[in-house]
Amino acid sequence: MMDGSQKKGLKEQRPLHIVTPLLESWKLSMAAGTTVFLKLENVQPTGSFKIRGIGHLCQEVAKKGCKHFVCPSGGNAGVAVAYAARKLGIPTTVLLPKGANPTLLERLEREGAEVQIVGKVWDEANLKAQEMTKVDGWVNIPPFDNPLIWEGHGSIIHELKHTLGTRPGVIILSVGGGGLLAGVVAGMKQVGWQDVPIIAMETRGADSFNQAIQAGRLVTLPDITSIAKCLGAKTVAARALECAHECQIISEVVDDVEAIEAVERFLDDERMLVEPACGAALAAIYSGCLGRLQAEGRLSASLGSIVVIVCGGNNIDRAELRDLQTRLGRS
Ligand code: PLV
Repeated sequence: MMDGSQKKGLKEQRPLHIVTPLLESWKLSMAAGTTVFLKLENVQPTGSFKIRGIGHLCQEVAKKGCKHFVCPSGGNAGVAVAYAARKLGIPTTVLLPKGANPTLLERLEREGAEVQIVGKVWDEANLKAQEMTKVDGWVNIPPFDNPLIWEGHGSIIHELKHTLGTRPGVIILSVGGGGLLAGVVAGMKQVGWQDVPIIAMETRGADSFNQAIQAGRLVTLPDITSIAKCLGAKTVAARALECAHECQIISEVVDDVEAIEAVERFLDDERMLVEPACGAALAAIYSGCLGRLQAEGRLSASLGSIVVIVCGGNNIDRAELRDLQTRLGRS
């Protein structure tokens, strides 16, 4: 797909992400018993928050003369790289594990990226990316483990501070490899919000952060068994674990059914369809996890406002939702 910005090539140095809306949700506020704000990263031009950090990283490596991006991805980082690459005029290969959604594949191809399907889980695609980037000028754009990615994701918090004015009582987000978490923590430190607690949500079977927190060291899962494939990094970034020593991070795990229930309820409540990776974050409220943490005294009973980072995701449409519901015995 050609557009004017492609011709500008490397001169494109404005951020590639947009400032997203912060929506007060009546339905989620009812469910949580306090005001819930949704940071709508699903409306980014690439369908998820990933463009913030990945866009920033791609712009920086493009300045240094990168000739080809290679991105091992669960899907959404791949769309972000493909979009950034088109804007910057740099060829791209996206490596995806099996099972990617056809709409997502079409999007990648239309952005001009070459797509290769590698292995069953993201970690296998990651190994191949490391091989491919031994060529001079080919650069590996990882989906979550890079300081420039965290710097880019940190912009979410600057926007929140600007829009909300006051600090929220808690921030809820999903954790895959921990890039979003690391970016949010970086942003919170910059704006002086490091004492705001974070609820870090994962699904069972993709819970590499929770297991690392419990063990006090990085843990590599034997396999990814959750439907939330985009949370499926077998090992989180070391930085994600460090963050747990710097801020109050409450790590919680929901099962796939709770994540998909959250996707369904969110569709009814807000008329927006997100993938299970994002359902995990919404499930903190819908599944009663938040209320339990308050009852246990791990979170204040009077939180004021809550922010949920609606990370979004492209791996979903009506057919995919039906398929997931069938797999989970829900239809
Ligand atoms: N997805 C990565 C890693 O996948 C990817 O390649 O797209 N929510 C959504 C919609 C996501 O796509 C991801 C990551 C996350 C949450 C988790 O973000 P992270 O990895 O920065 O913790 C294997």
